[in-house]
Amino acid sequence: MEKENSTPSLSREGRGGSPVVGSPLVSIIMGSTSDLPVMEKAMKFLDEMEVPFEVNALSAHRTPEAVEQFAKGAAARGIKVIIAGAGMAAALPGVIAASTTLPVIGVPIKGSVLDGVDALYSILQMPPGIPVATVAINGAMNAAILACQMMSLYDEALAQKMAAYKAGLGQKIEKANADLSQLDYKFKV
Ligand code: C2R
Repeated sequence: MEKENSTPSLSREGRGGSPVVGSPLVSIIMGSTSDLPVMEKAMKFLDEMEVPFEVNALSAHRTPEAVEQFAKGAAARGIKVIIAGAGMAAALPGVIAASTTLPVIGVPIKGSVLDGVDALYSILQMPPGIPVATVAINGAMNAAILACQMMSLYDEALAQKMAAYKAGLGQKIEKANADLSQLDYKFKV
């Protein structure tokens, strides 16, 4: 998982149009590869926004020392935001947050008999001093959007991409209203 220290950068076009991907800015961590189908939504969004990211599996329950080592070293490696997804008794995002000042976004994963509410409460109910920004159950895409919005504070190019993305969401509703206006009912005014 450890990579060389170097200046983080967003991906740019290299020779022949192939993307040159810089050091990771976002670190995606999941408690198990069984969380991958959900966490891939975050990867897809970061890819679309051309934000370099890394992805690893770590577990506060199964590999506690590795989690602490990762969290303590993440900022020095140039990581700006950590997205941590976990299901069941999801200690992982909180344990990471305990050992870093980087913002940690937690993704509760639905995968147990408690339908993800167990993970939601585990991630959400952090004690004062150790916040984890918690998205909806299986809300990995929103975690990536939030990470991009955080980085938009200092990255103007990314801010513009996010503004275009949000404008696109508005157009979707405009089209929905145009479609709804076509519905033909006797008493529809
Ligand atoms: P397995 O499928 O590997 O048995 O894992 C994982 O995120 C996964 O959703 C089942 C579930 O256990 C979760 N897990 C945690 C932690 N480590 C694994 N919540 C942790 O440290 O918080």
